[in-house]
Amino acid sequence: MTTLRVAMIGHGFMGAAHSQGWRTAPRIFDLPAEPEMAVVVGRNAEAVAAAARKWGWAESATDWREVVARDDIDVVDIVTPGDSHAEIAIAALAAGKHVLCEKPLANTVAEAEAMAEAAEKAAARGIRAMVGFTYRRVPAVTFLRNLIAQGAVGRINHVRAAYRQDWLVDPEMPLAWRLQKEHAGSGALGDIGAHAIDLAQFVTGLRLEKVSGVIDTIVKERPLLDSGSGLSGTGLSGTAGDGKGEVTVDDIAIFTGRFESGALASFEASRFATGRKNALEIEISGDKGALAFDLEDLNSVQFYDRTAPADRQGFRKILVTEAEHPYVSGWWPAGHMLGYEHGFSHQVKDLVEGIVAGIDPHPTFADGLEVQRVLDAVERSSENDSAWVRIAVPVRAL
Ligand code: SOE
Repeated sequence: MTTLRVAMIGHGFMGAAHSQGWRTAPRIFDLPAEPEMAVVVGRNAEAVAAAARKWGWAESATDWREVVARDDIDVVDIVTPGDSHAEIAIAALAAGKHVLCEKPLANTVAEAEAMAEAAEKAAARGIRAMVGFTYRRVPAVTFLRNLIAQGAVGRINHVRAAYRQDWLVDPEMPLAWRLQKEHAGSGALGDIGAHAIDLAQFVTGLRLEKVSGVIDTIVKERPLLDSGSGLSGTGLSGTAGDGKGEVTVDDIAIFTGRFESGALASFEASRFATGRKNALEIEISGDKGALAFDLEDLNSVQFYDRTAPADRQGFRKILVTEAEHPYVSGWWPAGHMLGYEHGFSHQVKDLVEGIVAGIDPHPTFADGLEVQRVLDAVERSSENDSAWVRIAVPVRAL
């Protein structure tokens, strides 16, 4: 059995979630190669050594450049804030390492273009690259895509996608890295709006050609983090230090989109949706029916079949826990639910299978660049009184 020795760069919230995936996937699925959790990298030697012990990484290190250059590393998993994605990914691909990079792909279109180009060149040398839009790998989401591809809703006219959280409603929440443009690139728009965009394009198979939107910052300055917090941690909390700093990213993004097919879509990304903790929802409406997914009920989809006899039409819940459903056969019998963390094991499964088969697992860096272009177009629209902004032709078809 081939071994794939993995180096993970970063150890915040996504570091914990990715570690769960690397640990669990080989114990649930029959993978064609064995991932080995070789080394985790972080800025603070003591903190990253603790993360290695807690999550099961063989080693810890503080210099990502040295680790990426090692001959005994095959895969680099990037879970750092967006401002280091491009530099690390391009160096890793050039060093012949397969790369998994958290979303959004980058903080700017230019960075994302450079990453997509580097991935294109690396693919010619058998090197794989993938973006971490893990919600694609919730069984119900892949099932939604399959139903739509089979024509279950017919011609799509209308899509509604929203990702709403409320962790910033408290104005005393300190200025974590996710609230600083130089680290995060954008706020709700790139952090959670990226998921809504990728989800809408993934399940429908459609591509957005233009958007019109508005983004806004509700709380313009916040208490600075105490000196000990730094860039580590989830970026979702922290201890307030002395003084205040400017919030340089959006808190809420609301936009409309038109797909190439002519279908219209509405999108919301908010960190001020009071009471909504991690509410990712999508509904696809077609001329033959409709499908809906809600992350808060992630083991099911809602299906409305307009072709059914009139007295039997209505949204019905399909429990996506049968062995026939995507990824489920690796886990438990029907009705025994999965959770948020399982998508990260599915991500490892698809990446390892792609590496061994020599096929770029989706979403590729080109798909990640697509999302980056939509994010950029929304920001430019908002700067231009919400005028429609076209999205450049993709590097390649989705
Ligand atoms: C914070 O908004 C966050 O952790 C996102 O960064 C993740 O991508 C999302 O899955 C959960 O919320």
